[in-house]
Amino acid sequence: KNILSGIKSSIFKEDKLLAILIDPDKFLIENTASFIAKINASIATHIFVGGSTVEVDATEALVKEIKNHTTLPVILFPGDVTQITNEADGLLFLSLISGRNPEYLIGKHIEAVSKLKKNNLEVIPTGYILIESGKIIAVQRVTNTQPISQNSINQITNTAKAAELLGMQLVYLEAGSGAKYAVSEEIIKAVKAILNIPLIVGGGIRSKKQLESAYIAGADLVVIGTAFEEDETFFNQIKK
Ligand code: 1GP
Repeated sequence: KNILSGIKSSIFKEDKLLAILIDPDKFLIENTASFIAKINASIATHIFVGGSTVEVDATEALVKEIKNHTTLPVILFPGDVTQITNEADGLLFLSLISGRNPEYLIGKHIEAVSKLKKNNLEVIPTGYILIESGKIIAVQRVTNTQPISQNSINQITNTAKAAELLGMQLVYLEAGSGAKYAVSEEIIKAVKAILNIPLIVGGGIRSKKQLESAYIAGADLVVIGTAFEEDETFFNQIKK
């Protein structure tokens, strides 16, 4: 159980972290070996696995296969309780605190307990904040919640700080997979300035320049999925 402590010690050393998100719904399991080889040769530090609409059992099979090809920590980023599997190393136990749907604030978590009792995943309580990003994204549809407007910086920073005060261990600013606009530097800066726990930023980041801007603004860990799904040559730009 050292994922969270690993993240914290990297931040202490001012190392920046990168998670590659693999969505079992959009990924062919046959491609795992070659895709993971590219991840292993890159600056990526974590692999996240999850999606909004994944077939039952698809996550477990994929995580098993990923683990055959890498020593990087594999962390579940689940859209649903059915995606929880003991094959992974950790679980982002996400509470969708930008929204007001009780199912995604606490309901799904209660449902997850019987599964979590049976395994030894590192469970990391994470405040998940959806930020409006130019189009309706899957999380918004599936969870039936509204994202916070990019202009409501106070609301965003207060939400992030409330997560910390509630004892959550990470805050995740999410523009949504395939977002038109990533979370702005201004928002990242403002949240980072008041937060004492690690800050994750993801959604709509498609270039090395955007990745670096997110780091400079204060993201401790950046998550990228779609850009690699669409163009694996992007890995060439982020080699070790
Ligand atoms: C989505 O933050 C992640 O949940 C990554 O988004 O697929 O747009 O990189 P992208």
